Amino acid sequence: MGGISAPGGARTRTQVLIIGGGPSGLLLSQLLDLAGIDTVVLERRSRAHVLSRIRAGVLEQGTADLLRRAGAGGRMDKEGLVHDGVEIAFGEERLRIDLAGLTGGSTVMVYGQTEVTADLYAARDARAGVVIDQAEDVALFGLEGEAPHATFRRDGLTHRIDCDFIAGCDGFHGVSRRSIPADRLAGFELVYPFGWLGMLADVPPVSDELIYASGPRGFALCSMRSPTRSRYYIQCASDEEVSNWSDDRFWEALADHLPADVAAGLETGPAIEKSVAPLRSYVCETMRHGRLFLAGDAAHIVPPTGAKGLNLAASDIHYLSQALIDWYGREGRGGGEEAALVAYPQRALARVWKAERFSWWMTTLLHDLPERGAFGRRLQQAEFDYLKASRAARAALAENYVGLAY
Ligand code: FAS
Ligand code: PHB
Repeated sequence: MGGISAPGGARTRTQVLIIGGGPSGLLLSQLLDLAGIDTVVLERRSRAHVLSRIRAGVLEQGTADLLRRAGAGGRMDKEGLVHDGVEIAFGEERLRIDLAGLTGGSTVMVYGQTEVTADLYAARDARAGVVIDQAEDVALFGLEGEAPHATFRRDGLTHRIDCDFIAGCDGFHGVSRRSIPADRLAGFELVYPFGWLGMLADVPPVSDELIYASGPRGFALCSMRSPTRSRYYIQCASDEEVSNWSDDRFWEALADHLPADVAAGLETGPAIEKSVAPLRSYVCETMRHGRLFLAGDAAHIVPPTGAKGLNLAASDIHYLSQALIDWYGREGRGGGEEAALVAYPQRALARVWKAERFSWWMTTLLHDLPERGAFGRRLQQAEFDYLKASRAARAALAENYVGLAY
């Protein structure tokens, strides 16, 4: 099979081939393009499907800054909501965490991942970036050599693209991590016995700030996308069927999970979207295999309780883009500084594991964990009481929530 021209122009070769057209892949492609490095993105699904996903809602300051650096932060700065606090509720008690006051002024940006992805697609289009969607059956070859390549099928034809490096940005279920030999893969997993049932509705948010609530019926989260669009979650069984949940049943259950004064202010309405996300913690420490580098959900998964998933993808891309720019050097021809590429996994994992810890801590603090019994519930109450009593405890939560330094 020779070099077959690929859709998006006759592309049979690029410098960095990126698998996955989600936030990780698009952001990496944009940052490398701005540094004069050629990329091609292979995305399995259609752009419409990618943009139909409803996922993360909270951006750390580092993520927002990176999007601005990538030239994809304009709409975020116009439409995003800057939040300087977040609430934790335990039973009927409510505790505000003063993010800015506890971190010397750091805040978070409330701006949906769907919009981030749309802004990144627009930024790639503006620079005629090559993003090949509906690229099926992607397969990776030559990873341990110096001339890797990938094949994929589209429009009934098989295509091949040769490259210097492959960035696996294809999420938890992608092909990249699976292309690493099992005996070279160091994976660590914790599966939680519950999931989140999420709902998006065009109703005003119940509060100006996010509320993470732990009630007798389990966990609930009150979030938002704008002053007129709310995003709510309740804890559910990890194999829960969305079809079991009418809008009315969801609104009743949500009210049941919240402090009475919050529930009293709930405005209800028809769901735009409802979905179930199972919760897991996972880290693949093998973030490099020869010329393949993993980033984002392809390398790690966190329970969304700490709002870290998308933000960890951003810091991975910060590190990986810098390392590749170092390697290509000024002339952009390559053969430059290899040290940063070698250091990428260790540098990324240092931040990944701290975010895994925080996400696990928030999850075990706030969810109903029957297997831990009455003693476990008392420990959760004690953790909440400690947060109420200790500025240092609140500061620790705040500095993790706004995002640790890159
Ligand atoms: P993504 O999974 O977003 O993107 C990977 C892309 O690769 C996808 O477009 C996929 O179609 C493509 N792909 C997969 N296999 C491929 C193949 N073989 N060939 C080519 N392309 C392939 N994070 C939060 O912070 N808060 C949340 O509330 C939250 N909710 C979530 C809900 C769900 C259901 C999921 C799955 C994740 C959620 N996350 C949340 C985490 C999420 O936001 C991720 O961290 C974020 O999408 C990571 O981005 P990527 O690494 O680009 O991976
Ligand atoms: C969301 O708005 O979707 C969201 C916000 C914070 C989280 C998880 C999800 O921790």
